[in-house]
Amino acid sequence: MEPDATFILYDIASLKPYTENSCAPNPWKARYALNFKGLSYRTEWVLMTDIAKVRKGFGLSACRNFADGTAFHTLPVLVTDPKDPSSAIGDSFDIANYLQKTFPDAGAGDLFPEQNLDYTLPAHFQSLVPLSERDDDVHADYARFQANVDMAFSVHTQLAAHGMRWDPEVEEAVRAEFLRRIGKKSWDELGIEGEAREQLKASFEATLGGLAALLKRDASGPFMLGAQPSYADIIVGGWLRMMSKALPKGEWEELQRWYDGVFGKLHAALQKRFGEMK
Ligand SMILES: N[C@@H](CCC(=O)N[C@@H](CS)C(=O)NCC(=O)O)C(=O)O
Repeated sequence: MEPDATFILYDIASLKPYTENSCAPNPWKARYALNFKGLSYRTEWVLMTDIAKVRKGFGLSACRNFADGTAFHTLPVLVTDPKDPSSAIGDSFDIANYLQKTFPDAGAGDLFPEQNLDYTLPAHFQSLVPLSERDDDVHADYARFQANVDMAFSVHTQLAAHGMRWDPEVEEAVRAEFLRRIGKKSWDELGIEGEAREQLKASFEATLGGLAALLKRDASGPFMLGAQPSYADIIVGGWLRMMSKALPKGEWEELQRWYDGVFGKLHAALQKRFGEMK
């Protein structure tokens, strides 16, 4: 924690110690981006049950909706001026855009270097509605890439559903809310086991093939542009952090070995260079 921090990052409280267990992908994208730029900030941990209250306190509307059209309040939020609540930014991609615009040359440099980000989802996933809609075109290629990556991981998160761990204070409420969202009654139904699990894992591996190809473009790795990290690596890295914490240990080890280890190498490199928790 930085006592004179300039910024405040609001992240989701999992199970204590939060620095060890936190694994929400979008807050992690913001943390990686702040560390990429070498900026001073501190983290405020928000219980799942308090997210809506925190966002509303900053006057931020929801940037996602549930399937029934109601507001889905999310983190991260980044407050850029602790004296001014209206300085809050409530979306990870907007945070990255803000950091690049305000600190173009800081830290590791350009978050959005030009590169080919063609990554197409397998055809049977392409018709799904994007999780978050964006109507601006700042770094539109990165925004499109993010929409596809978010979908690629989201459709396989059932593999990680039973591995997410919550503060006992809110665990029951979080479980009930997750069940409400998918219209199921029992916690067992949220997970997936046996042959169905093997099939979902195979689908996950196949879906990540296009991302592995981008990571293999420059054989020196570990990033898509070889030694140069970018926000594209961070977009994937936020999800890898979640998988590293929420998949059963043996499966996370498998994932790290897929495609000659490109995802394991990317995760390790991001954690080492930009994974510090402030
Ligand atoms: N478009 C938003 C999406 C943020 C988002 O989906 N956040 C998730 C965590 S990764 C969340 O806050 N979920 C709260 C919940 O499931 O109740 C962004 O990129 O910041």
